[in-house]
Amino acid sequence: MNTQIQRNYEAAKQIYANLGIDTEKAIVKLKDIKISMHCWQGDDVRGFLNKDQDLTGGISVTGNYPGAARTPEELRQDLEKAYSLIPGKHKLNLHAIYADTDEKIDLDEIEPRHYEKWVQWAKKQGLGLDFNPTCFSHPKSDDGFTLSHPNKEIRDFWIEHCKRARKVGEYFGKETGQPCVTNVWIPDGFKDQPVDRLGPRERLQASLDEVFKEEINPAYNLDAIESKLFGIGSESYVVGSHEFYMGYGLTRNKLICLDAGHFHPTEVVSNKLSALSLFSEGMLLHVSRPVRWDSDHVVTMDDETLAIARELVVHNLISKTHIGLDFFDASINRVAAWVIGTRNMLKALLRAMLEPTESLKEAELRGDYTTRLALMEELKSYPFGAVWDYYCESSNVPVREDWLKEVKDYETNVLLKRD
Ligand code: RNT
Ligand code: ZN
Repeated sequence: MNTQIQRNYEAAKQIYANLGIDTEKAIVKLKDIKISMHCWQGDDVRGFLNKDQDLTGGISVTGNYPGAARTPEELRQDLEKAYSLIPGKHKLNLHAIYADTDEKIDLDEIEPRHYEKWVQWAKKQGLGLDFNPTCFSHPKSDDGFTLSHPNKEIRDFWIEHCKRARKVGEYFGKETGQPCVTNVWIPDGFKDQPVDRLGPRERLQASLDEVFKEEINPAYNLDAIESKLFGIGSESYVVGSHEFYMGYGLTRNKLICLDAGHFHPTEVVSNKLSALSLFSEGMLLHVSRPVRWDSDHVVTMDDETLAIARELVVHNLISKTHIGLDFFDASINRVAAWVIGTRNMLKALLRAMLEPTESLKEAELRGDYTTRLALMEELKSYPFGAVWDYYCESSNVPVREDWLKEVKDYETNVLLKRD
């Protein structure tokens, strides 16, 4: 252990102890939390099944930074680099289009064996796996509708795809020994004012009931559903809105996925967690950073990320919340994007664990809002960074910005040789 880091930590430990906070306990707690890192930051949501398809579904990646992964092997290599720079053991979130197979298959033909290599790799790396059916970037979603499509044949295609995705999830859970969260997000919606807002929602409800008909052991697979307010090309109406999926998830015991970029610009998911926790089976988070729209910028330690982490920690919601990330930036080094976003999520959680919640709560209950504000503001300059550095050092990952040099070397030696 670097003595400077150790000394800084010991000093910080004492400062927090004066507030009644045990930094050792915080570190133990943080070690236990798994972040589901999304594979799609590594190749701009391209995948390997239909490589020639443009990204559709009203989401968009901008930037042309060199070095995007072109094969499953390259993607795994990049992921290994990223995980080696992040403390803790985590999960990988795969999309169906990332199947690793030489077979020419369509989305309604996916089977667990098409993901076998991912499983072998994940086991070797000690990673959990999550999954998503890919209901976009496909000719059958080109008119903007999938599970709620007016044409039954097209609906059935997507139903079959989602059913099979759950079987892949079950397989992941069995193989890795930890539940796989399989999250359904569909882009369905209208650019302009619809005449019928109900019909598509009725169809989506019926399709989902069909998708979820088969009971799957929750020890292996957990179903989640992700809402959205608007997308590019679905500005006026999205079938799977928040209210739709709240109702659906609460009546069908599904995890409700909240993506930080899927609400009105001043509406925050941090304020929804406590409310949802009272009624729902559990939550899945897509921590993201919307800049003016659902832009999926790399997660920073901004107010909302800190607020989300705080809600999870101080209300003990970690056990019923699955933390996933969802961003895709092609204008910077993609490995760095993963490292920055994931380390930020962990930092936000650690900072929340170093809060004297009980005394803050007491002040609030007494009506002493002066103390509440004063303490919350002073806490912002407490030496949380010294605890974070110590955690990184003791987890054998680079401290502070030291990871950047490794990413730069990797860029020179690996990424830049790809083009
Ligand atoms: C889209 C949703 C969804 C996707 C991924 C790729 O708005 O956020 O989660 O980003 O499935
Ligand atoms: Zn999302």
